[in-house]
Amino acid sequence: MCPGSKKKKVSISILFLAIFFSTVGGQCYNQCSGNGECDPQGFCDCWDGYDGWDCSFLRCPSAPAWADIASGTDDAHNDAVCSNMGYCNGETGLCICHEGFTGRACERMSCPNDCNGHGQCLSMAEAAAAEDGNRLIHVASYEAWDADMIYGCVCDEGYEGYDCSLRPCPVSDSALTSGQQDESVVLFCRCGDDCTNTFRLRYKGQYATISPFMSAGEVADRIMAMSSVKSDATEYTSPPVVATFSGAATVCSSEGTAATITFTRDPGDLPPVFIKFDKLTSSEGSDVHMTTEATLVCTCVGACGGHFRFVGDRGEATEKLPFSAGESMIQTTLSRLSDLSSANITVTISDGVGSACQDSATVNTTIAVDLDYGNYPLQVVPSLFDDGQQQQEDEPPMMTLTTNDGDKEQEYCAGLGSCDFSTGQCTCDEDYEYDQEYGPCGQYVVDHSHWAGRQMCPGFVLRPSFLALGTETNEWNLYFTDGGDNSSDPFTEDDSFDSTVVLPGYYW
Ligand SMILES: [Ca+2]
Ligand SMILES: [Ca+2]
Repeated sequence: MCPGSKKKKVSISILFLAIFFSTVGGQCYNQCSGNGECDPQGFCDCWDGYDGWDCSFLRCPSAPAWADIASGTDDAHNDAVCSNMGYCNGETGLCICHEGFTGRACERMSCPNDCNGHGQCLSMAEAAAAEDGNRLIHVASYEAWDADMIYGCVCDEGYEGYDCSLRPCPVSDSALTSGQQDESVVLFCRCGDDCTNTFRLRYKGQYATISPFMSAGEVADRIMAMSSVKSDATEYTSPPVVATFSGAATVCSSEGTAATITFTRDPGDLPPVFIKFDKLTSSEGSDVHMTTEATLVCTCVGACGGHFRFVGDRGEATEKLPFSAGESMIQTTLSRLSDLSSANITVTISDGVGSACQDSATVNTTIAVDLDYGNYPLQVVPSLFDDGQQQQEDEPPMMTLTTNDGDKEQEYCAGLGSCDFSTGQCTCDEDYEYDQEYGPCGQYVVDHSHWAGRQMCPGFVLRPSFLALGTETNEWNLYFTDGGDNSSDPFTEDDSFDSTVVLPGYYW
């Protein structure tokens, strides 16, 4: 045995003897370091902020544990030193947190890479309560155990990804599918001839100020001036926002104007447009709101014993409605959704029909929802099953719900290129290039070299959508040479042609 280890053994023995003699008779070792009281059994009861058997350590802060062992049914995440996600340094009383966690007690997550400076780092509770009209649409409260513990990035416009490090490329509709609609919102404004002040529209967090006597063109211009509206092209064949009025030539009128505002350049289902109109005044009073009009089309064909539900904003589903539901039952059921009441819902079933679905006929039900924003995102979920039992083996019901929401694709680089998410730049597939209307990669590059100076395509002009659908349509004035017969029908069997593909809006 080496001398060093013998010496150590002796010193440990002395320590144990010291503890034994110092604790008998209610005496605590080291007199609890002056940081606690000695109980009759000789144990230290440390004061707040101190820890250790002799109260010589500084206590680190506690907070709900990230992981612990449940002490009863659903009783977990109880307070723990450094939230069970870090070590306590007893000399300093500071927690040394595991990577990715922060706070005095390691009680909250840090955001990945601090959102790279391109987003807000918000807790679950903060994100629920925030509203910016763009990524954070609805105010809600969230108070579960992780409400103040789990954090994430809410990226600024133009950035994406969990840490806001990605630069998304421009999105466009895919020209390979057709028959889809642009999103539109319907604004109603009734305000007398002495209407004063202005109201504001908010879209993706940006505002447009609208005067009550503006024309449709002026309203569209104000909306297009918002940076949140996709209108990067300086020249375009159609404007990115189109407004049409019915009822009057001005956006507000004493009898009321319904203004339909269509976003022709931003594809897909867009965030709602909000109105702020509290300053608008008139001696005749005023009424400003957005209307979402949804059309439910149903025929239940021998399977009319099932039911359906609506799903509203926030993803809430209504109670189930029988296919035989009438106007007032639909209105009452919808009014129980958050944000809605009977006063702002109007339900109209096609003339002379008492129920939303019929065995023998197709029924149209119009549901108008008036709120201070549009569109209200209403969906319908039909079911043949009632209380878990299939009714019969008949044809399923045909039930669809259409709204003013846009349904075009939101594809990076028009789906015809690849996106470099570090730069937000598209690399277009071969033969595609930037298009003023469809954005990057939206235009097919036509080889004009064999046209011999002619303005008209000597080949065959076809939309990719027609190719995909196999539709034979001569929607444009197509001119082509086809071996000499110059048929007015460009799609006859014996025609031969150069197949040249261009996108909608491109002809010459
Ligand atoms: Ca499309
Ligand atoms: Ca929408």
